[in-house]
Amino acid sequence: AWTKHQVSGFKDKDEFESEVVRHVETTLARSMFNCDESAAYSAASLAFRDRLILEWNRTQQRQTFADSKRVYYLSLEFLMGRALDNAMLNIGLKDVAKSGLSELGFRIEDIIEQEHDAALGNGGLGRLAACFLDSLASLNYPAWGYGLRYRYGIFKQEIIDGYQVEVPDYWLDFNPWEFPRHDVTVDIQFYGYVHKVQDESGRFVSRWEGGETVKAVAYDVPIPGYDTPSTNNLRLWSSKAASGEFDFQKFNNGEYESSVADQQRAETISAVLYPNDNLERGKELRLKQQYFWVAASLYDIVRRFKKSKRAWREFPDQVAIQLNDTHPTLAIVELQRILVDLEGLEWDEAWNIVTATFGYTNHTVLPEALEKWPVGLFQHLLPRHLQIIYDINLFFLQSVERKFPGDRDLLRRVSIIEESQPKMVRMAFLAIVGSHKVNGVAELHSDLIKTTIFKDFVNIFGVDKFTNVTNGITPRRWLHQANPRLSALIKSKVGSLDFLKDLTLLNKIELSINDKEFRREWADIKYSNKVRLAKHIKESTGVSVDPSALFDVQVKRIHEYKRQQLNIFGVIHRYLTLKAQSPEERKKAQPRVTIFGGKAAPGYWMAKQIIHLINTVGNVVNNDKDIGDLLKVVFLEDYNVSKAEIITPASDISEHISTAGTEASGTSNMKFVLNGGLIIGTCDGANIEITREIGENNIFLFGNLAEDVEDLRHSHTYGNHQIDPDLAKVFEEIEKGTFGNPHDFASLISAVRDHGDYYLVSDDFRSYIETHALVDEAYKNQEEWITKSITSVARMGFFSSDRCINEYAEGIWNIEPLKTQTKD
Ligand code: 26Q
Repeated sequence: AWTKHQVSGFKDKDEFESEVVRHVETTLARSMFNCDESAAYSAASLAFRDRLILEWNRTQQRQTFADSKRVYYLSLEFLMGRALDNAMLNIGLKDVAKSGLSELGFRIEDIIEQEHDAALGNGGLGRLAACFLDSLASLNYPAWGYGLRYRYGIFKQEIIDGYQVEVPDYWLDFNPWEFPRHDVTVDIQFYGYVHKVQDESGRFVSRWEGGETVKAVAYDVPIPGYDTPSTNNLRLWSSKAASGEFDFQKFNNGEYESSVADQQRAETISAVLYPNDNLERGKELRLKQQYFWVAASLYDIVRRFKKSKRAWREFPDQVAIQLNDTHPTLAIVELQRILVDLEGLEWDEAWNIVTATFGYTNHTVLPEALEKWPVGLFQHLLPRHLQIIYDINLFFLQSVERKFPGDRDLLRRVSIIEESQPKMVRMAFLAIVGSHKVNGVAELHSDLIKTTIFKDFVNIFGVDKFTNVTNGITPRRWLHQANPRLSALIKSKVGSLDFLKDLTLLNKIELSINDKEFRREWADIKYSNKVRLAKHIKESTGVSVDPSALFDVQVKRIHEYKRQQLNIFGVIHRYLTLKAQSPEERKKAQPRVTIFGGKAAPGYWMAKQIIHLINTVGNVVNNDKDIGDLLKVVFLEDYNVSKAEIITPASDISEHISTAGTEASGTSNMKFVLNGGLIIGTCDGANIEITREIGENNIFLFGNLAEDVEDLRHSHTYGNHQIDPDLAKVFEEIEKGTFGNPHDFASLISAVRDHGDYYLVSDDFRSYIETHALVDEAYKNQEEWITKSITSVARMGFFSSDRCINEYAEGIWNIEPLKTQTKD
């Protein structure tokens, strides 16, 4: 731990208690007499927040003083989950808080439970950003996150009669973790027109004028590092009406309604997170969100740089900006605009600065997820930016022409402007052209982008511009916080909690693989995590499950490429197989609980059908007396970060079964294995690297390979497409009405049978079923299973987001950690 005098705030439980009491009585204006759990949560959080903000201030001072390069992580999503537990653990004061709260009459678990998840993200991409913030702070990197302060995060999912219903997630009623900075604001311009004027030196400059202005207000969220005083900042922008002459006049004229309507229109920009995941749906408001956030963030970054009074060419020595997918690509255009239009730099000088500053991370190869915006929309909303994009494109295409003279089809293919009807701006191409590095998020994925969607750019820019940084997860939240008993057991073998800072130290537990006591405790921890999940299942669905059954989990956004339909068809096949057996035969079957969870984008019809089928199958199977505890099927509603913290440690096996070549990385696969669960998966995304690390005896791989997908799809369309006979029986059963009105599931079936089976459900079905049979057999040998589980955890060191952040820092950002005080 850090020496006491170096850290601010409470040093022991008495001081913590008095801080809690002070907040209850002053900040919350209540008496301790009627302090309930919610007030205790608020006060405890405020006590920690106070402490964090003091460290935050010192960290910022240290960074300013050191004058070192900073990285800015731009992400439209930060899926943070709860903050209190994480803050207590990272600071190392959870025990202090626990005894303090206990003296005040509260159980710390109940207090932690009071917190509403900060759910400003859809899924993998948003949670990755949150893990990165944790690692950046823990490794003492000078880093800021920039995002949007949505009033509504991802919707809350309710399951009503087996269907998903979306409920708004209003989470800001009371949020003790943010500091409004009403003095840090930026005016953001939209619409208007551009005209060219000559400056004093006779040079033509573009002026963007007119239109409307919206105010961005900063809200800061402190990010505590683990076992370090470093506390970084996540700055979220909130939109507000700019109180200019305009509304003043309206107000003065008594046009209150219209004046209030203007205000609401401005506030709409940061009102709601778009709930699409891996699907691009261009709406004007989304583009407005992107520019609003990017312009405010760049203004802030440039303002900070200007204070240093350095020359502009030194900008990339002070600033690295990482683009989390293409959502912030406008930052490239905005920085070029600031440098050329406002600061008077020459185009080329400005462009060199811009490209040296940005890095772009790609998270998908799915064509439907690649962001494009109609040129007309740009022209209307951001007229000057469109001109700059055209110029960027012109100079880029000229350079391509010089390198590959006369290749007109190449120019057409790589143009930032797609010559379609209507014309579109291709954001990924703009991001590549405007960055010095482009990375994918797992090896296979990084190889695929180089050979498919970005192939031409590899020829143009050279292969060194393209790189891989395999994703990672923070072991603080996903091991220590979610699975405290496992963390304590590992500590007893490693000798300290140092593995939370250097996850490769996990390999030490392999030495204890034959230690009986250790193995027994290992199995016992898994069992008690399953008991806890079983309790949650009972409370939330009413279904009783036996914790000694094999828990089989698939939790992630519902998407056809992730193939929850393959899973549920497999479950139906298992059910039909059991039904056909005699009671004697059934006794040999391995009991199983199949657990699903995940949200469907509200407009994604197929995904919603999948949820419905899972629920109707559950209804039938769970109430079938022949089956009993041999098979249970549950759908957990409203899967989110804090539910993941309960579900992840409780799996025996989890499913990562995307069509090969479609899942860029996946990160929950890493979380499950780190918690001692085995996985069944395809050769896709990070599954491949997990296999390399843990060994192929410790993973259940199945299915076709990415390199064969294209040919298989071709044969579906042009050959005669035969459905797997067992899958055909599953379809027959659905069509008989066994699981409710077959009409409801017609399109799920026809996607496979009649429309080319794009996701290869039938091609992989046999191999999937056979591999599940191997899982059943393996599980019956508990000793073998435990050996696999321990070995896998021991070899997961590579997948820490700390390793991942160090790779970005060295290979892309060129930044170094800041020295903090030395330890005692
Ligand atoms: C784009 C335009 C308009 C509206 C929404 C969007 C949008 C929003 C979210 C597009 C994509 C996303 C999210 C993508 C995502 O989560 N991708 C996942 O990223 C993880 C972290 O790298 C990977 O592990 C997953 O494989 C990848 O699917």
